[in-house]
Amino acid sequence: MTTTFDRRSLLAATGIAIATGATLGLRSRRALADEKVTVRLSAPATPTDQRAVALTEVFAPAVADYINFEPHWNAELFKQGTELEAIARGNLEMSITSAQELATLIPEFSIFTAGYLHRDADHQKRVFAADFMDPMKKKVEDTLGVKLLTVMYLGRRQLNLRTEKKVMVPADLAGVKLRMPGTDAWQFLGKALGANPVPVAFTEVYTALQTGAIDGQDNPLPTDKDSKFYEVTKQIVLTSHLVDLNYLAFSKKVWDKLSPGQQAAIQLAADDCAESARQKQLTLEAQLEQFFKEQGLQVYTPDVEAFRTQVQKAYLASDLAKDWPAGMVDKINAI
Ligand code: KDO
Repeated sequence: MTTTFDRRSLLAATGIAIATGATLGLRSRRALADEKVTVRLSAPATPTDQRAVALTEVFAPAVADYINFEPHWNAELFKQGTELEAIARGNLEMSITSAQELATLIPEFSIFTAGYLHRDADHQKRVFAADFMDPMKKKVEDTLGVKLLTVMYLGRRQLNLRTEKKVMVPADLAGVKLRMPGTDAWQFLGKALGANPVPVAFTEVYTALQTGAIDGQDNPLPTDKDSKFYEVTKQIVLTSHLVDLNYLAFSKKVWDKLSPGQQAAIQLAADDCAESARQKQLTLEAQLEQFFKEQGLQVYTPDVEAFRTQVQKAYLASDLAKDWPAGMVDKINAI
């Protein structure tokens, strides 16, 4: 668990930020709407990750009249997992955040960290747009001062191991030190898969694999290629245990200073950017199996039903599930 702040102090800080925003007079609001606002984004993603490419090539030019977009990749500005706190405190304007990070502050978001919940990229997109998401989005705005602009598709997470032993069922992961990102919800997923989860920041995964500090990691195929994890691993097990998402998180304080026209343009640019990245990730996912085989890795499909059964059972019996809004799993499944 790497949360560096407690919920109460964060809520107090956000309250002050929101109150300050509310006292802005009409005149200063207009002045700010006419000025270009600098929006700094911090994320652990590399600049060649498709989400980063789309933000730079689709989002930034579309909003260039109102926003100086300053992306900081490779967690250069803020450590992975601290970005939401930074936005809430007014120290950052934008990030690509995960449901796992949101769940540390708003526990009901752990529903979207559950393995084998979303079926595919389209399901993920339709769930985000569903009416039942409105109260959850509102809670993020009210408690953190963060607007979730859109959902970005990261891809289907697969096991990527430096060990050679074949993994067909969860029991084959017993004792495997599997790197997961550093929040409770991620660690829970590692355990539910049958492994020994180890928290490591994304920017340190390559070295941890290279030195043998960990036995493996999980990420979608495009990330494994982009971050060159194939250079230091021997196999990819196609468990598809999480259809992973990120939310494009935007400072509500900055949003509220923009005119309705600017807000509409930014919303459109965010949706176009997410769609562009989604299509590129899907294309890469379809192509990359062959690439990894050519690099000498074993790539195979295990007994996915055995993983699905174990993981779903673990989530439904977990403390995490106690925070999920009543009936929401059924609503998600019905979409
Ligand atoms: C990772 O740390 O494994 C992860 O894939 C988690 C995602 O939520 C996302 O933050 C991603 O890293 C980074 O953007 C790096 O691609």
